[in-house]
Amino acid sequence: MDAEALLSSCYLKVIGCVLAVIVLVGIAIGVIWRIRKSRQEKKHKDYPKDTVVLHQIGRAKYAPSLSPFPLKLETYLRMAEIPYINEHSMEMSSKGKTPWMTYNGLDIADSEFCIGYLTEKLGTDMSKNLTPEEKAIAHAFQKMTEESLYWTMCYIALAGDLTSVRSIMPYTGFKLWFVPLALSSVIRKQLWGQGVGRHTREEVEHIGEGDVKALSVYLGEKRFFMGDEACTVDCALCWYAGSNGLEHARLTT
Ligand SMILES: N[C@@H](CCC(=O)N[C@@H](CS)C(=O)NCC(=O)O)C(=O)O
Repeated sequence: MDAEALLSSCYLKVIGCVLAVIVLVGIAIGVIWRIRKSRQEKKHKDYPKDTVVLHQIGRAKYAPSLSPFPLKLETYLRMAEIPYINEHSMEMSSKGKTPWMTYNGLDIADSEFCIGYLTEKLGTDMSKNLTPEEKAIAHAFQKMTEESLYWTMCYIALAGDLTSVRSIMPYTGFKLWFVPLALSSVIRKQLWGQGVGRHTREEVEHIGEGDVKALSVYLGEKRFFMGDEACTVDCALCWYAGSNGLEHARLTT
């Protein structure tokens, strides 16, 4: 066999191998996708009717959740007395976030859309007694907390030294070392995109303190955030005032 024929036979073998690998990877992805889909379908079939299945990550060491958004949704379900079960896993929603819920076979992503759906479907509006002006105030404070204070908390807990956050995670061994590290890498990218990650720690603390001060002044001596009765905004704020928020504050000041 001359050099040219040898080269072209090698070339054909390489192309053959590459094609075989592509086909095998395609088959593997297809099989994994089908298994996951059929598992999800099976799971959905097993869910009880008219019961919310709350998909969220596992419990924290000192609080129901390490994350504000699952706790917000779970608090709403409890306050509105909606039957629910927890499905603790790392499975994220179709939007790549936690929490999400399944209700009578329908998957809904995002705590706010879950609450909106249930409020409309079941008539469980926890804020129905507020005036339009009070609703606007509650809305503004909730957005400040979820879109500003939340990120300052992420920066302080997860963008630097991870010793503090490790001490409130319910893990041991390799998982306790790895999970905060992986989380930190995701959160750092998000913080940079959101903008808070571009500030110094002192500047971030200044922003966070401003938000906490505003919440504290408005709450004053009231029993709940908007008065004597608990409403939807309390579900969104309770994480920051609860044991986990305080634990973060204690550990980081
Ligand atoms: N707007 C969403 C926010 C949910 C959210 O940010 N969840 C965080 C946990 S606190 C998350 O899933 N982060 C994972 C990621 O972004 O990759 C909601 O209200 O549900």
